[in-house]
Parts: sequence; structure tokens; C-alpha cells
Amino acid sequence: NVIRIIGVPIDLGADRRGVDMGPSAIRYAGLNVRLKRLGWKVEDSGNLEVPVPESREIRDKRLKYLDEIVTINERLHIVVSEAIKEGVIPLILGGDHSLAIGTLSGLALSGKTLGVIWFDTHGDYNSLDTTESGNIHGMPLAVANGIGASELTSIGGMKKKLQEENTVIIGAREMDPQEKEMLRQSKITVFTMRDIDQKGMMEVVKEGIEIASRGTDGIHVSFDLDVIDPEEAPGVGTPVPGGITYREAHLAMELLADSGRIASMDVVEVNPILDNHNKTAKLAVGLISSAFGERIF
Ligand code: DIR
Ligand code: MN
Ligand code: MN
Ligand code: MN
Repeated sequence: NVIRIIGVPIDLGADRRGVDMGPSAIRYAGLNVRLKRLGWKVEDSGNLEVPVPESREIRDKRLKYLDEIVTINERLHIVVSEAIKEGVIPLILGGDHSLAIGTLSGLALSGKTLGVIWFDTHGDYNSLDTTESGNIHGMPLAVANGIGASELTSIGGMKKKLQEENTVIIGAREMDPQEKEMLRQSKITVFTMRDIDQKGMMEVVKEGIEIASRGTDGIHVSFDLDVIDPEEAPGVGTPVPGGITYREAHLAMELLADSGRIASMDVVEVNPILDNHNKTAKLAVGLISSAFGERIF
């Protein structure tokens, strides 16, 4: 019952400043105290060191800040794998979603087999051939599945870190055309906003947990705050209308807590610069608390 917080103040994978302040905003919203109140032992290992983009230059427009992102994820994957090996739950605070390259490599390296539930507006399944932005935060799921620049796919050794058949995306509503095609060719299960509208969040998450649990040792939850409707979560890197509601997000986390299978979690893309009095970071803290056992009654 130990949670180890690892901050990764990175915005090199996105094309906007601000998400580098995410870890700070989430801590400011009271994360550590809230988790302790739930009975968890909380170890905050601080933040990994991340350079600011102003001190670097973009060399390849299809893979912006590649070298820096490789260096950071090389470090992150070690820290994550150590946590799992020690039986501790890593809770990674972003930063942009490019940090998931390190998280997923670290989980694979730990020797545990984890299913993945990826809450996101986006597929994060681009490669250097399909990306329209060159932003690496649009690539981590593909990279973990062995697709993309070898500098990224080789982090942590073996190329493929994902059990495709145990990987689920929930809340998708914006994908690039070729990214969609690539995802269709994978064995990843995608629940779009339409699926949530039709089946309800309860059913979608139940199916997601089932898929992510088949033959695995537990579940890694990767939560991109942009999955939530911008009305509730305005402070994100890339707000897109039509997202999940405040309650749907909590219900999802509550059902995951009930499953008792969460082994690891990333919470990414909180951008306090675009936020309204830290509303999005506060919501993030509430959701993390729900995921780790907080109940209304
Ligand atoms: C887009 C946006 N698919 C890209 N991705 C975002 O840049 O590859 N992910 N915003 O969070
Ligand atoms: Mn994402
Ligand atoms: Mn996203
Ligand atoms: Mn992103």
C-alpha cells in the first residue's frame, strides 16, 4: 500500500508551453495529503529533470525534441520498473503524454504483464510517417507497440512493450486519418465517445477492465485529462469539445478501484496556464483519489 509519485515536467512532446507545470499544479491541489488520508503511504520522489524548450532546438520536424525525449524516458523507465519490482505503485504526473513511452517501457522491463487502459481524446498512435504535427505526445501507444522511430522503440530493450490484446482506449474522439488506419490494424480495443454515449460509461469500463485483465498481472491506467469535456477540464494541452463528463470520469475511476487491479498510473496533460483557478488539477486529484479508493459514502 505504497504509492510513489514521480513528476515529469515535460512539454517537449507537445507544441504548447504549460503542461510542464502540471506536476506542480497537481501537487498544489493537494494530491499527497488526499492519498494519505485514504490510508496510502505516499513517497514523493520529486520531479525528473527536464530541459525547457527555449534552451533546445528542433532538429527533425517529424520528431520534435527527439533526443531530449529519449533521454528523459530512458531515465523514467528505470524509475518505473524499480517501483513495480519493489511492489510499489508508480503514479507518474505529467507533463505531456510522451512520458508514457518511459512508463510503458518501465512496466515491460519490470517483468510484470500489465493490461493498459488509456483514457484519451486521441489515439496517440502516430508514427513519424503518419504524424501531422511531429509532436511525440501523439505517438506513445504506437511506440510501445513497436512502431515508430527506433530511438524511441528501443528504450528499455525489446521493441514491443504492449500486449495489444490487453490494451483499451476509452473516450476517443479525434484521430488523424492514417493513425485511425494503423489503430484498426492493431489488436487494441477502442471505445469512442459514441460507444460511451450508446453503452454508458459503466458498461464500457467493465468491458475495458475485462479485456485489460485477461491473463495479466494488473492494469496500468494512463489518464490524459483532455478526455474530459473542456467545460470541466479547460486546463489541458489540447482541449476538444464533446468529452466525458465529470461524473463519467469519476465512475470510471471508482470502477477501476473496485476491480483492485490498478498497478500503475499516469496522469498527464494538465496545463495550468490555460486553466481556471487550477480547476483541472483539482479534478485530476479527485480522479486519482477515486482510482485509489476514495468513496462518496
Ligand atoms: C495529434 C494530436 N493526433 C498529434 N494528439 C494529441 O499531434 O499527433 N494528443 N493532442 O494528446
Ligand atoms: Mn494523450
Ligand atoms: Mn489527448
Ligand atoms: Mn497529448
